[in-house]
Amino acid sequence: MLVRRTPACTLRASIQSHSHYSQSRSKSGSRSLATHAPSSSGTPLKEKNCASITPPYQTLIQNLEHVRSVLKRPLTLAEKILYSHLVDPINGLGSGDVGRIRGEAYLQLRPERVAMQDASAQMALLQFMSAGLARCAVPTSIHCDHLIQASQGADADLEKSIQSNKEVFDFLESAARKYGIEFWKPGSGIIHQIVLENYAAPGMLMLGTDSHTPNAGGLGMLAIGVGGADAVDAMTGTPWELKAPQIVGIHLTGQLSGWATTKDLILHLAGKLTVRGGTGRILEYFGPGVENQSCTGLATIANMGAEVGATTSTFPYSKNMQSYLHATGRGPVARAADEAARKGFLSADEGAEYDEVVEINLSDLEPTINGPFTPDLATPLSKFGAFVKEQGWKDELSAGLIGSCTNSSYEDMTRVADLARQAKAAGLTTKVPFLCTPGSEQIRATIERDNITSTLEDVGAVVLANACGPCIGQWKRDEKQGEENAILTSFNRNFKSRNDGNKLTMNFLASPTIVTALSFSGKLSFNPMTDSIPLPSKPGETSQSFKFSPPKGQDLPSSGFIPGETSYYPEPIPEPQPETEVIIRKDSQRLEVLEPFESWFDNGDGKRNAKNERGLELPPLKVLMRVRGKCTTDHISAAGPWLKYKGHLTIFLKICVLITALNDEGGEMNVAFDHDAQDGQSTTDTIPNVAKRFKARNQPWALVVDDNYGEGSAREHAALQPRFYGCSMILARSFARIHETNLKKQGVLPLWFVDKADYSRIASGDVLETIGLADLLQGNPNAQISIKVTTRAGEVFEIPTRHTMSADQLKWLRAGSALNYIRSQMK
Ligand code: MIC
Ligand code: SF4
Repeated sequence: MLVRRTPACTLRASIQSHSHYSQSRSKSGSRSLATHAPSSSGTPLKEKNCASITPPYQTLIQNLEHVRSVLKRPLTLAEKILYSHLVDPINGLGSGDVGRIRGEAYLQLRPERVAMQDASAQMALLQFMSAGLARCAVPTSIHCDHLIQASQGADADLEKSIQSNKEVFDFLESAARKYGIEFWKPGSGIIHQIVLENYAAPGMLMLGTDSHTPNAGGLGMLAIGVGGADAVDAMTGTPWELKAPQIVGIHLTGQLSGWATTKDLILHLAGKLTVRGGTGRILEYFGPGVENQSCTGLATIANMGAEVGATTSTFPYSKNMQSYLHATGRGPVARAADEAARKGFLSADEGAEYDEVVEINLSDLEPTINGPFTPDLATPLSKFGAFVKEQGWKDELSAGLIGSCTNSSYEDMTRVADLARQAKAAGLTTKVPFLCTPGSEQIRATIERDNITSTLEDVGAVVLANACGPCIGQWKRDEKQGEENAILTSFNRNFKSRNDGNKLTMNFLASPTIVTALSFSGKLSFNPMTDSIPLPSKPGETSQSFKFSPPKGQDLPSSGFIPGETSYYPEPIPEPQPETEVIIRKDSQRLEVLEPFESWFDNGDGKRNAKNERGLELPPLKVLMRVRGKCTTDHISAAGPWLKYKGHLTIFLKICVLITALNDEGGEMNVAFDHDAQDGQSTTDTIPNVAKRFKARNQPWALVVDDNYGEGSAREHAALQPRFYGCSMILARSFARIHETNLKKQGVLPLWFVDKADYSRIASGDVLETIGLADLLQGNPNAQISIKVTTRAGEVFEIPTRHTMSADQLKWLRAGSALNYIRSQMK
């Protein structure tokens, strides 16, 4: 059902020309610590050359005019941004029936920019290199953030990580030089924070090889997380395909007050929508409640749209976005956006229709804590103490962690510092380890100059390197291993074993201020809105206690941002240097040139693969395992210590496929059955070992999986790993978007059960045969695929399935992978 939006709150009207930031910035204070930065870095940001980062508004608006002449109806903001980036704005939408576009049509799009982080960039670049082009078709950047450890503190960790990952960083840097990619060195910060500070612009469409790319939506754009192979589409100038998402309108009214922040809004919404609620949908926020939020606060909301599976999130252009652009040296982008907004490009049309509208009154919102082990288990702060008690958990916090790409803005840090000052004045320090990861060098330097860092350190904080660190399992945490314990973080996801490798660590997600307040109390049940912390008293003295006042912050620094250590930054818009040799050592344990996957249907010369007697149907596939319940990409392809092998498929793939997945037959983790065990082999083994056996026997296989399979990250290794071992099909109750596409890109067929109950009818060792795939591959768009199941006991039955393969995606499947297909087209 389509829902008409309430009369537009037209923000364009309220955006007047802006008093420029540089006036206040010229009062820049001096830096308090000089460990990182040369003195020049303390100079406030200058206005940047914005030529390569300003969206081509005129062209986009013209494209939209073509689209309007077909659609003849009011458009949502997300539609405007998407459709104005169509490769063919005149014919790209087919008919003008809204119902037939959203949720159905495949759009061929031209993203304006690509950003990649160090872990996923390795595979993306290896794929890009095999396309043989001299430069990237769109501006592209690489960010060194995921491979940085969190152990002893910023400087030592950075130095160590640079040494231990030297080979990978050298590879990334040399490839960046060769192809004209902006290379952000280790220490520069987390990809999403840097993109928001430097590249994001209202109305832009960009791709990033990380699921939290939507963070840039805080600046009113569409930023979409994808696997490396999708990024390669944009980098090679190949149209990028997206099934037109449905658009959910989130109508914000009222005002946040006291302790409630935008983090609480998204934590609350995650509870409402669940981890699957956003799949195939864009969340478009609108209403009077948007206007008051800071740009970075909106980015927090957009960032965690990934946690509900949303394709991305966006907001109409606002005055705070305009201020943020000026404050980050992008006046020209702000001025161009002001003009585009005046033409109606940067907000929804009056009367635009949403597929669903969710109403949220910000005045009713209270702080919320989500977890453990899933980001959608939301509990309002006032009920959290009772929840902890009910579950029988110790009322004890073992660490508080703030920062990450989700919450490390200047505003977040000033609010946290306000609490730290209050607590310090009462003589308190944090009761538990309190770690802080700034999101970027710019934030690190600015908060250091403004004495925020020293305020946090005074109460016990350890400031880590500007990187993902503990959020991605690079936290070297010796204490609490093997012990159930609770941590509170301002991060965005909290899957099992993610942060410190301990599957018993419960990570609860909350706003940075709630994390900070609870770190002073040390108790999970502490509610800073109502409770006090007892203060130490001497014998005979009356005992006293301390109660926090609601935190106050500032969204932008009065003295402007400073860049910090500028040697971490790339040269803007570098020219490709084709003579550069991309560095991959022959005996490398970290990087390996990619070998193409074999196709079941076509061996590159147009001849059928003789090993597949079933022609254009998949060969008979043995079920390796029926996976129970939540199976995120962290379960399929672990991060943390494994991350360092991401560029070396043969090593990486062998070590960690599905090692935390639960087998539905028996309920054990990392256990699979081998019903064909031979000569002394055990019939049960770890999942990677059984997969290895299947591969050794040339036995192609399938997985049967539960709902939202592949939830979480964009890491394409979660598709590459099973594919490498011979997985050819995954039959799911449902898939998460990015992962489903990643499977298609690597030549694995994802199928959905029509009847979810059929999941339980298939078991390990059963043989599955596709019926109807040949028809589909031969061009019958209406062909359906059913699966003939032959159980181990010999029973035979057929089950219906649903597929989401577009015509292009079928070509990838036939070629064995998207890359094989692209290569075949370049011959
Ligand atoms: C994550 O937050 O899970 C990651 C690590 O940033 C991933 C990317 C990766 O695995 O390389 C993501 O979100 O896509
Ligand atoms: Fe890095 Fe964590 Fe953000 Fe992923 S979610 S980009 S690991 S900080």
